[in-house]
Amino acid sequence: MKPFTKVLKRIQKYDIIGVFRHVSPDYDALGSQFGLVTFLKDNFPDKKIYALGKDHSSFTGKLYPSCDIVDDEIFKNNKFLAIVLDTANSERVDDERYDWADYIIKIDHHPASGIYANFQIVDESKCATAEMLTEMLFSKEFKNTVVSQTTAKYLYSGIVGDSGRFQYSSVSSTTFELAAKLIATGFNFVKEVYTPMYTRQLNDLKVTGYLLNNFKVTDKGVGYYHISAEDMKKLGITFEKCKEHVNLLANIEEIKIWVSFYEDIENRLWRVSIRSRDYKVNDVASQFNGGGHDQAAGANAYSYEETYKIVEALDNIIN
Ligand SMILES: [Mn+2]
Repeated sequence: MKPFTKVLKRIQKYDIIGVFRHVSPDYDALGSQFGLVTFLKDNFPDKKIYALGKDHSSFTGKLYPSCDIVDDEIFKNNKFLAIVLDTANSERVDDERYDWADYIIKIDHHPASGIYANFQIVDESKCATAEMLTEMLFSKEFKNTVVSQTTAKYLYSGIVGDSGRFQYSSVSSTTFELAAKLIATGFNFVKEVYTPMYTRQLNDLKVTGYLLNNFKVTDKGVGYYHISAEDMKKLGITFEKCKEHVNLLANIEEIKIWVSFYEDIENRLWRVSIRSRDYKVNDVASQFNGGGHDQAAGANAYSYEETYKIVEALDNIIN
């Protein structure tokens, strides 16, 4: 049986479907999740469809609806299907109750690390999970279903987010073909996607100013900055907001790899976002409790000192 047919058969089989994605969601995680949830609700109105996980402090409300609060009883007392999107490993699934499902499907474009699903479609060549879903929903296997403007809008936001507005090397001619199909549904991509995604507030300029005054660069070209919990308080930003500044040091000739460290006081660690133009950084990320794509990865450092070990390790991969 073809993979998309297999997914469709499972969707048809279950009355309750939970759609999951990774913790600290990005546009692809949320765009994929709400794209699929909206699609399922539109095409299978008799089923109960839930979006699981915590809301995002700034994307929720602006671009996406709130996630659902689902009672344990519902998942305990019923056989349900879990579809987990954009999440490489089980530890990163937001809401561990996905594991209570009768059947688990994973759809993802991260390098696979550990199998947690009964069935998975993993394609590292795709720029976004939303691209994979777009391909599936427009496939001949799904020909008797409809992709609404709302579904299309969410999926488009996921592709735009993970491709950096169609500029990364993960973008292919297929990406554009699929994006064109989404746009053809007729949603207003300027007003409904780009404006909510890229309009910044005055306070963001203050944060940018602070980071531009405080970043450092090693001789070999690793650019980095730290945002401590105290800095966040002073700057009036949330922990999630920090992530949005990750590409501040991108597109600077002398900076080959750029890294942001932001303190997660609740979990007593530093979150690390690593990006690069040419170097493969996910091996270093996996040495430090993380992983991800070749040129965009994340890690955790358990002390301020350890953040410098990461800078050193990244320095060592630059020739
Ligand atoms: Mn993704």
